[in-house]
Amino acid sequence: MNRDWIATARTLSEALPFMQRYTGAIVVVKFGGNAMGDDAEMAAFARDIVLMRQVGVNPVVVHGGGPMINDMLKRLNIESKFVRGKRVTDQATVEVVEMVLTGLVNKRIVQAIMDEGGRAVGLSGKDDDLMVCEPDDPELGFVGRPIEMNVQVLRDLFTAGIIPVVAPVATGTEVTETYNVNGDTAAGAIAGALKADRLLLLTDVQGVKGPDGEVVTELSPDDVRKLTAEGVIAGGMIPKTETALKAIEEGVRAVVIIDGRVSNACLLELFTEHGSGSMIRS
Ligand code: X2W
Repeated sequence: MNRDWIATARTLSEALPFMQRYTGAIVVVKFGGNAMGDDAEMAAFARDIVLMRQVGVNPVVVHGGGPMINDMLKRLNIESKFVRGKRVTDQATVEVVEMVLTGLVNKRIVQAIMDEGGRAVGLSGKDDDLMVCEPDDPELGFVGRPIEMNVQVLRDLFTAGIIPVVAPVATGTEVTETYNVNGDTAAGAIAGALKADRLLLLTDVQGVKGPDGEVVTELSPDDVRKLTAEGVIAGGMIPKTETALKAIEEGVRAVVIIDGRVSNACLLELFTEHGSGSMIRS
């Protein structure tokens, strides 16, 4: 007998308790623009999501697309800058953000999931008023902070066996308003409103590093606060850990910051004992 097949059968058998644990669980996956990669990597991500659904998990994909927005703004000669990790978004910029995120990026992910035999529907925070925002900070223009979530549409899609793919663009309380929402913030708000079992933040670093530079595999919210006060958690990791703390406060059971460039990162996290990256939970 081919050894690879024996190993495959054993892997499947070992995954059984994990699959049982996650049956019916809601897992929100934030798929950042930097984690997306080429078509083969996109297909591999989509396959993991379809497998989750196949074994009874309810996955929700919330995507970013910062690098793709940058490319399009450059082609249109629109200048763009970031303040505290968020894009300063004027009227011209918010139009490009909406086109790129709800158009190009959202449909690429939907298509990749369909190609792997899943069923996916793409939507933004505007659809069914999923995410209603107010201005985050006057300095940032049309950057939104979620103030009201209506997640019934996501539950309806779960019931129908459909994987929701959400672009972080939202509506405001005034008609015709459009807000650009940081992808991590949107994923955290959706996970919080769903009281998800897991929020997986897929990024391009291995996880949260401790004082010795090694990735810390398990942290409590207090550990996160301590490492942040000490300056060990810094830079681009801060919005992620802040999202994690807020999501946990809202009832998410655990948040995992993982390297989306690792093959089968989501499966490794959910269905094996190894896990990967850093898990934050109370
Ligand atoms: C982000 C939305 C996309 C995003 C932006 O305009 O780039 C804000 O900064 P990544 O790939 O996850 O970084 N919005 C307000 O978050 O993309």
